[in-house]
Amino acid sequence: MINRHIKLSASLSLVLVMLALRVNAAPLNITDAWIKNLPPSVPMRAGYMQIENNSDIPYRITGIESEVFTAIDIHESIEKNGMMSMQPISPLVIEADTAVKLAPGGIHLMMMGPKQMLKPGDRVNISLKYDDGSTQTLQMTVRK
Ligand SMILES: [Cu+2]
Repeated sequence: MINRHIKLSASLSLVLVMLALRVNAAPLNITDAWIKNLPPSVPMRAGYMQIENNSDIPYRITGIESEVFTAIDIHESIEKNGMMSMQPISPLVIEADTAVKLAPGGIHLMMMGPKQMLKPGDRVNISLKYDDGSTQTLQMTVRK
C-alpha cells in the first residue's frame, strides 16, 4: 500500500514537472493584443500587439489562425514612391532577446473575413504557429 502510494506520487510529480516545462516553453511574452474596431460592413480588421522574445533563440511565426476570421496574414506597411502600401511578411522572425511591436503604420495582423459581428470589448482567440510545430494561443480585445 505504501509502495503504491509512493509510485502514485512519483508519477504525479512527473506530470507536474512536465506541465511546468510546458508552461515555461511558451516562448514569447505577448501583451497589449488588440483589434481595431471598424464598421461591420468592412471585410477586414487590423490587429496589433507587443511581442517579446526573452529566450536565447529566434522564433519564427509561420501562421496565424482564428475561428473568428477566414484568414489572418502578417503585413508590413511600407511607403513606396510616396504611396503607402502593404506587403506580407512570412515568417515573422522575433530574434533572440528582442521585442517587436505591431502597431498602426507598421507591422500588423491583416485579419480577413470576420465571421461574426465584433464590437469594442469583444475578445477573439487566435493561435500563433511556430516553425518548430508548436502553437501559442492568446486573446485579442476589440478596441475603438
Ligand atoms: Cu495589411
